Amino acid sequence: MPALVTQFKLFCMASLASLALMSAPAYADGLLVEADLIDNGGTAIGTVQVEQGHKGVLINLKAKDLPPGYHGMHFHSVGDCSDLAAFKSAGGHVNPFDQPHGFRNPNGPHEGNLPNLVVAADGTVDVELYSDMVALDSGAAKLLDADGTALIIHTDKDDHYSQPIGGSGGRIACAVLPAP
Ligand SMILES: [Cu+2]
Ligand SMILES: [Zn+2]
Repeated sequence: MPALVTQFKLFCMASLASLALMSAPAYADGLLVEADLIDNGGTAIGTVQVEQGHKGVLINLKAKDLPPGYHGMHFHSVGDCSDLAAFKSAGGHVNPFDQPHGFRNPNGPHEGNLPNLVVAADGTVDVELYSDMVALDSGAAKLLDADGTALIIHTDKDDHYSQPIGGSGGRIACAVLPAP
């Protein structure tokens, strides 16, 4: 192969590589979605903000009128809270690689897992959480995907181990992170 052609090919490959690097920002920093949290009667009981950071999402949740104590909370795969009685319309947990549930599970967690929500004795909660297993607008566990994502709060405490949902029981609150 003539030297000139080889050089040109190398130049093209280098350009492509640097283009790929330059277009690499995986996350749109500062991207933020806010959603109402509703209960099984469809009443708004709080708000959820999810903000994209450099390596994960910051979640800010404020709510009232929840039962005190520990409640399993997860990202569920469909942004649909229309089935008010059971919120089954939100589907199962965000779990793009079909991994077991639970931070304590040696084969877990999956991407939709979150710490328990701990509600105060007066039924209020105001908490900031972080997850680096999901992102708003990129990756396998993209929250703002074609069918959106729901944040679900359950009746019982998540044991972070057992399948499929850590024994966290029914679904008592739901927020839609909408499809784009
Ligand atoms: Cu859940
Ligand atoms: Zn799970």
